[in-house]
Amino acid sequence: MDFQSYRDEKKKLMDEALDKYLPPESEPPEIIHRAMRSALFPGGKRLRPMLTLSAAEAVGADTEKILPTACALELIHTYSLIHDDLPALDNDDERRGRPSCHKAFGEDIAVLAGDALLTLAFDLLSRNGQVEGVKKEEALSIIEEITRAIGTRGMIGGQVDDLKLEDITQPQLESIHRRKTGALMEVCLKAGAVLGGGKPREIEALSRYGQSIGLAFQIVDDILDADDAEKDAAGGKGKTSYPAIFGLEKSKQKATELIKEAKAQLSIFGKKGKVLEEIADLIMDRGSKYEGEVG
Ligand code: GRG
Repeated sequence: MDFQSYRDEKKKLMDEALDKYLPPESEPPEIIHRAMRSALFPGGKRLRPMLTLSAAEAVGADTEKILPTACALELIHTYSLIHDDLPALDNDDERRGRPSCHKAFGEDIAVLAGDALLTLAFDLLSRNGQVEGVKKEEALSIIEEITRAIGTRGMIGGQVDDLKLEDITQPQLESIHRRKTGALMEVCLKAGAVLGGGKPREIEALSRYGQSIGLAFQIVDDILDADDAEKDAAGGKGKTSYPAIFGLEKSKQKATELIKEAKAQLSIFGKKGKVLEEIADLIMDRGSKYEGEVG
């Protein structure tokens, strides 16, 4: 199967599962369920859950038992986007080519829709121990890892520093990127590897791959936003960026190196690492290869 067909197949699988896990729009209070569904569907690239499924496949597991975790990670990602778009944070009117959640449903409901997606994610994760083929202690360890990755030592901490730190230095910027964007991606890989029954060295390799693509993803995102870099460096929201500190060429070089490092981690998986290799290339090539996709 070629990579595009693989992605289409996985997206369909995840969308069907997400649809099953989410309360129907007709269930009261309707407005919150409509807001949650509108933020999730049609969705973006589904990159994070795809990483989870691909990591599980790289260690030789089938994806069925990993699906609830993969969906939980997409719910967490979507919550972070809804909250990040709020006027108090990034103040974005659009998301995935449509009005952002607060624009469509109001700020009050957007805050609550983000909260509700996060809560539902942990509902799914807490029921993971009952999924056939998932060991209870592994399910618990993944809840712990995800909680850390998205808490104040991970995603939220990175976001706070991005908002509040002044005169950001290069190491601070890297640390912000690693926590704000990288930590969630890394744990997506780790979750797939652990629940898929990976060996310690496989879990380690996939975590390292996750760290590298996570940082590369955010640098590429900065590069795509380079038009705004001057505005950011001048003190706008979102503060500074890789191009603002290093310039475009050096930023591209850094992202290229990180993708190379990520791919080097895949050698132990042989052919089973091929999809993750393609995902790493997609991250580097986001601007062109994702053309025409929402998100
Ligand atoms: C508000 C709790 C909280 C956290 C905010 C990750 C984050 C922290 C905010 C997201 C802000 C943002 C747009 C960062 C740029 C990188 C990024 C996460 C882009 C969106 O990810 P894609 O491109 O989105 O994978 P799709 O739409 O494809 O799912």
